[in-house]
Amino acid sequence: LSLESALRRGLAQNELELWYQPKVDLASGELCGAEALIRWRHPQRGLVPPDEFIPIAEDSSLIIAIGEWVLHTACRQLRRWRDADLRAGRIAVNVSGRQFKYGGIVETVRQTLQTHGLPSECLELEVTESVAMDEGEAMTGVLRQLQQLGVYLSIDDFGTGYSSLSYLKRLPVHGLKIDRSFIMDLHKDSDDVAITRAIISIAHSLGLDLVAEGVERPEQRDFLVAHGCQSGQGYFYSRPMPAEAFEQLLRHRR
Ligand code: G
Ligand code: G
Ligand code: NA
Ligand code: MN
Repeated sequence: LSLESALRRGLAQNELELWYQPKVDLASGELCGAEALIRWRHPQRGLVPPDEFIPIAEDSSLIIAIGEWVLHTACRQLRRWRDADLRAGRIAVNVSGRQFKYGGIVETVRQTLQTHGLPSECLELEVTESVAMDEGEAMTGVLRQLQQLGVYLSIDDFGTGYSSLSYLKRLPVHGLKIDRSFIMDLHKDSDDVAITRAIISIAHSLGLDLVAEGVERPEQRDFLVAHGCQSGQGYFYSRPMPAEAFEQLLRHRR
């Protein structure tokens, strides 16, 4: 069985799971939302991380079906938390390039929010810098429709692609996620300090929100707070966790 057909079967047999990693306000440490991250609970291989199967799904139309499953699952989960008076904040899902190109993403998002009776502001879509920049004008159009729908849009892995700043300025997005490769050695690498300061400054100039990825140490948080990066996520706060564990965290908060 090829990995692709195993994955197709896995999707049909409910082997996919969404885990959640908290996003926090760095200055206060308060939870402000979470990123949903997919996992595959394979009957023989155990828990398979997304790096091992998302690229395969992206080579076929399977990523469209998986992407729809992710959106539906995240929205259904958020609906349940809201019904239980648990304030989860905004939930972010990752969206692949092919979903934008062929997936009818705007209609899927509209339908999914409607099905679960959710306001669009509680959903965030993360699209990588390379995808956002690659697709040119077609991409801008889709992002604009999503913006009109009211969902929150952010550029993932920012700093790893090759953004034209004039194009970035015209992209209808709300925020940037600073790639974790720059945050990793922030406490000891002066190049990473310079790059991170430059990204923060670009975001401030363009009026974009910021999230730092991969915050693992208090020194990194302190640097980010001192330089005006509002939010972050990373092992310093929490690893990604199953929905039940994230729900416990919501229950025990305050
Ligand atoms: O959770 P982890 O750090 O192992 O994720 C690794 C990569 O997999 C990240 O780049 C992340 O963006 C990607 N990924 C995780 N969940 C999803 C998903 O639901 N859809 C897509 N397209 N990518 C995902
Ligand atoms: O590519 P994307 O940014 O979507 O991926 C998020 C990935 O980063 C997830 O696989 C998540 O497990 C991982 N991650 C989140 N926080 C940290 C961290 O503090 N350190 C490291 N090394 N990885 C992290
Ligand atoms: Na992401
Ligand atoms: Mn990222």
